Amino acid sequence: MASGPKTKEPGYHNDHFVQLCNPNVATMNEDVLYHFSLSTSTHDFPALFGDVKFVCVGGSPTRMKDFIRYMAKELGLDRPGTDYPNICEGTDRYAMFKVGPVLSVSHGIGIPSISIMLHELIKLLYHARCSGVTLIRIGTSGGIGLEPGSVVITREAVDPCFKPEFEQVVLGKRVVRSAHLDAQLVQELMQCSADLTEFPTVVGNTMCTLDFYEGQGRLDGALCSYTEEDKQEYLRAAFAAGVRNIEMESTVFAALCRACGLRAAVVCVTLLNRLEGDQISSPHELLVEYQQRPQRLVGHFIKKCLAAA
Ligand code: R2B
Ligand code: URA
Repeated sequence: MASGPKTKEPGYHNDHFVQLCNPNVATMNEDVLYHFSLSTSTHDFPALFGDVKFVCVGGSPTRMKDFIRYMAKELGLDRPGTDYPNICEGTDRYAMFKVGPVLSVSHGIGIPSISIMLHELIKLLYHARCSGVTLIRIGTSGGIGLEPGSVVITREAVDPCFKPEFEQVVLGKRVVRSAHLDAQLVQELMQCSADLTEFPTVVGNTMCTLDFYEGQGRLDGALCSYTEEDKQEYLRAAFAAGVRNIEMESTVFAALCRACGLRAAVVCVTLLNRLEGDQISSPHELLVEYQQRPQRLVGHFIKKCLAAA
């Protein structure tokens, strides 16, 4: 078991070793992180990952590789001809890249996909005896009442009824966990956006849904059981509840990180204003540039943290 203080209550313990909320793992001789194709008996986790301080997660493997290349340049760790191999090369479920203290991991789309990845990621950090780790989801979203390309730093991750909770059925019973995020980290990230002055950034609630189409009130899915007026009413109620963007992973990300005492944040760019439409039809190059915005903000944050350390 990792050394360091034991934590029973959820909370933020940034200088502490990563802890699990599960006593069973400490009793296992081997832990196979199946979806990463990594195992404690075949990989030296402390040697491979012990220096990790920042973990950035995002949906797409390509975007997460681009992010690690960008971070290598920003941190002055880029060497001519260096490639960044996928640490999870034995599987195509998730992709993982590392440079210096930064780990970049893809999580696919939706709560089940990111949830599985996070269980294995948090165990990886625990087996590696990492301490003082910050996790940030960098992603895309649909905005509400914001200019496309705006970046939202999540104050609270909320469910489709605007509650800051994540509900899961465990052994046939509903378990509700808090999806609150670290308020101080939100302020630090907002300050980073102010330092950059490159794109509009707001702090707002992020609504997490189980689906991209009906789940987000779109009119353009294969199925639609409501009118444009119903959709507008729902999105305006969301706006009144402080929601500024919609995506598909934030509540479980917030809940799992919180339960394990990990400092965590969600930073997503908005690809469109959902009050004005449903289709994402901006030119590809513009969408690519939008998707780099959370990377630039978080890259600046990481550099600032490292300079202050
Ligand atoms: C944002 O974009 C994806 C859906 O297109 C999903 O992963 C999310 O949260
Ligand atoms: N991702 C989402 O989940 N919704 C959007 O509208 C855009 C990106």
